[in-house]
Amino acid sequence: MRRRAEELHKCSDGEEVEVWGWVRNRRRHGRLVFIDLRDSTGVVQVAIKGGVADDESLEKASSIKKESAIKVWGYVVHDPRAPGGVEVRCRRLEVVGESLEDYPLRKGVGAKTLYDYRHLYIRSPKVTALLKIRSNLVGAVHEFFRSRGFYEVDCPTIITAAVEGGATLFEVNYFGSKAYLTQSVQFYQEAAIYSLEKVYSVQPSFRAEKSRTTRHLTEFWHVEAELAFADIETLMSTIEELVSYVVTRTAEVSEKELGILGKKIRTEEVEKPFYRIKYEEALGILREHGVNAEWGIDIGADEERIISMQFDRPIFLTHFPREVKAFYHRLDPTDPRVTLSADLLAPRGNGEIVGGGVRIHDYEELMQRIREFQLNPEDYGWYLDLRKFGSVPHVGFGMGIERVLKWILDLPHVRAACLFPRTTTRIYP
Ligand code: NSS
Repeated sequence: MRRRAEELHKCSDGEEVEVWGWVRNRRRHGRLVFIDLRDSTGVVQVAIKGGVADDESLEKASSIKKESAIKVWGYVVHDPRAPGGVEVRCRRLEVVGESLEDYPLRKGVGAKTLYDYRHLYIRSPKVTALLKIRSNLVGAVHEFFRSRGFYEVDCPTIITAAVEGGATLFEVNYFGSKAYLTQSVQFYQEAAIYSLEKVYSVQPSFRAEKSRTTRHLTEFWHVEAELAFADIETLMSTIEELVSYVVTRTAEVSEKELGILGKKIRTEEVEKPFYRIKYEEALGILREHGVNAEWGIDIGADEERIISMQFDRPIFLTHFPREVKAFYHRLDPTDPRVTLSADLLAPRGNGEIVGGGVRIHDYEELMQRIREFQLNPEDYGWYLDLRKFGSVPHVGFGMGIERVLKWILDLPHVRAACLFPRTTTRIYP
């Protein structure tokens, strides 16, 4: 019977098993060969010994190259000397797919090589653990929304007008006319709330950002949600609950993987309530730290780092000046200099992980903001239409999956959280 690496410790001594996987390492001591066999669940040591294994199997094992795919038939022996405390003694070995060349990755190769060979590097136990944690995190996102009455919607990726400003749009030649890759599915979600009220999606977003920072990708995975009949308080409490749930749940179900990475998720960082500070107060913090922070400056990566260094839990930054936020943000009726927006910064200098806000639901107000930003109302025809037919106050937000992983796992760069990262300097493999 086929057994996975992680199940073998449950087998009794002498139990006949079959294990399938890839050769992570091979060590030879005369007529005894050890293979570390890797499958999706872990690594098990296989001992191929003359006399127990047939000669043909021993011969194959003696010369087999790293990362060849094999099947092994043998029996289980609990042995404290074996890594994981269990070993499979091979009777027969079959090569499923032999490695044709020496494996190009070995200890000590640089980061560039690891990313050039990302298609192979993802087989390493550490990247495997990271990919599993990512899968757990996305699973927790779905659990959160589905248990709270949100419907999942799948929105188009090819679009005709910018959500987050024209500067970061990737252009697509769409049968001879100009189209773009979406920066956010927000506008489609705003349409969907009029049928489903509470919606969410997990889709890629694209940003042609030249920024070569440790937190910018050109393609990232975006968790977005939109809620009808909601105000800024509901917006912030939803974000707070989502982040708190997702981080706690990921920590809970990723114990083994965190062990492999030698990391611990600080769940105390997501205890509620999160901090809430207004843009104006944030300027005060910046000035205390020697930044010449005038009203109207945007809070970029450097400023975010200074602010988020002062806190041990996430921080909502609210009430940004109208000039620095996208046109769709609703202005505060009690102070129209500012928007009813709320970004969430992760603590310890990590910076923005969520961007959200109250949307303009009034037709005239939206038209005016479109003009203020010198956008063409025709490009936003259907979006304006939503304000003509039963418009309601509504809110929404977007959270970058890679940014959250970078924060909770202390990754050096968001690219480490991707299967195949896309950055300004990388589109291969
Ligand atoms: O630009 S955002 O702040 N907001 C939006 O796109 C809204 N239209 C979302 C919405 O309300 N439905 O981006 C949201 C988040 C941001 O906080 C980051 O976590 C992530 O998306 N993000 C990125 N992650 C990685 N790389 C890049 N370039 C990036 N840009 C945004």
